[in-house]
Amino acid sequence: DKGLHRLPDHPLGILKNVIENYFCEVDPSVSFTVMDDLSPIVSTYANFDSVLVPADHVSRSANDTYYVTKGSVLRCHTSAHQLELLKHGHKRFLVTGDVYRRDTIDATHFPVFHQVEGVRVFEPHEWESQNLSSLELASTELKTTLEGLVRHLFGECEMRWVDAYFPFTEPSYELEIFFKGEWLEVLGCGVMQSSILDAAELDGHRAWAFGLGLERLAMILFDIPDIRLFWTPDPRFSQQFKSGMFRAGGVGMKKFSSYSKYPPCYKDVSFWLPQDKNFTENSLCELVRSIAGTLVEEVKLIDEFENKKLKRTSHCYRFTYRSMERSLTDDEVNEIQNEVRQRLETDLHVVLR
Ligand code: FA5
Ligand code: MG
Repeated sequence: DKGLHRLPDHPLGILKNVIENYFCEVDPSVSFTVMDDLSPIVSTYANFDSVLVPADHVSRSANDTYYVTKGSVLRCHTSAHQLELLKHGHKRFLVTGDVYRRDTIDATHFPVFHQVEGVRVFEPHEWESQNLSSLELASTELKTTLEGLVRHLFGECEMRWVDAYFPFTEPSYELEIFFKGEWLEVLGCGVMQSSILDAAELDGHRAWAFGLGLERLAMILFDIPDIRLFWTPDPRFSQQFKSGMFRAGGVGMKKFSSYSKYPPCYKDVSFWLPQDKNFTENSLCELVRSIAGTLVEEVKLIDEFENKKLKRTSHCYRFTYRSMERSLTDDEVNEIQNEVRQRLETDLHVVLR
């Protein structure tokens, strides 16, 4: 309900506006329709089938996606809107929205984040007049457009294209940016599968599409160290962002200056996996998140072994607890950890060691 991407002075809102302006300025004669308030509750058809996700694909499981009812989910990507918007006659559009996934817990993953989806349909005369195949035109324009966006945002920076797989595009790519000593994936994209265009009665056309993670780009652009900060009510965060603060290429732009980090608190837990039930890291993360909220910073598997004689596997996880706003007391961390331990046994059926 927070609609962070619609707040003009929030880093996500600032970045979204910059991206929208970029797409409307590349070629002002062909403007993109911009949408940012489509409902996040979509049918399983829209979320999966309409973008050709196979019936047995893992992303359909309740371990990865939040189901609202049997036939509806909290969208796990903004691609859920592609087909419907194409059917409505949109040929260049951007859709920004909150998306939801059960996922791992660390500084760059959060169960709700924001994506910008971009789609651009080509008419046959566009590639014919350039003596290119439709595929060449679409994939070349896709890459130059997105590289242009990244340079507009960051100036010169280290980026690389990685071959990827999405059921709805072919070829598919991911773009990674070098950030704090690591390659961080910031978007997925590709040339849209023809069958999606066919379903929208756009046979004979070509299109490219991309989906980017707003938080990941905002973390790089503003130097925000932890994805949970986007949700903090702390004015020491919000007061540092103002619409209009963006400078192309990041030149002379004020970065986020971290107020003092509060100390982390580490808790380890070791357990035997259930023998007759399935255990997943996503369900562990979901459980910890449901008890600790944003106080959990990371959940990490630090040891794993198998007792061959007993035919049992043991996992040891380390939880990092830290508040973005204040120092945590021993008592409150212990209380959280005790509840986590209990629920591990009752809900996930592990045996604590
Ligand atoms: C997709 O969601 C595809 N729908 C993107 C796409 C659209 C491909 C159109 C082709 C055509 P992926 O799951 O890789 O792809 O997510 C896209 C981006 O969302 C990632 O590159 C990353 O920036 C961001 N992202 C993914 N998971 C998380 C998370 N848990 N927290 C924050 N950001 C995330
Ligand atoms: Mg990806």
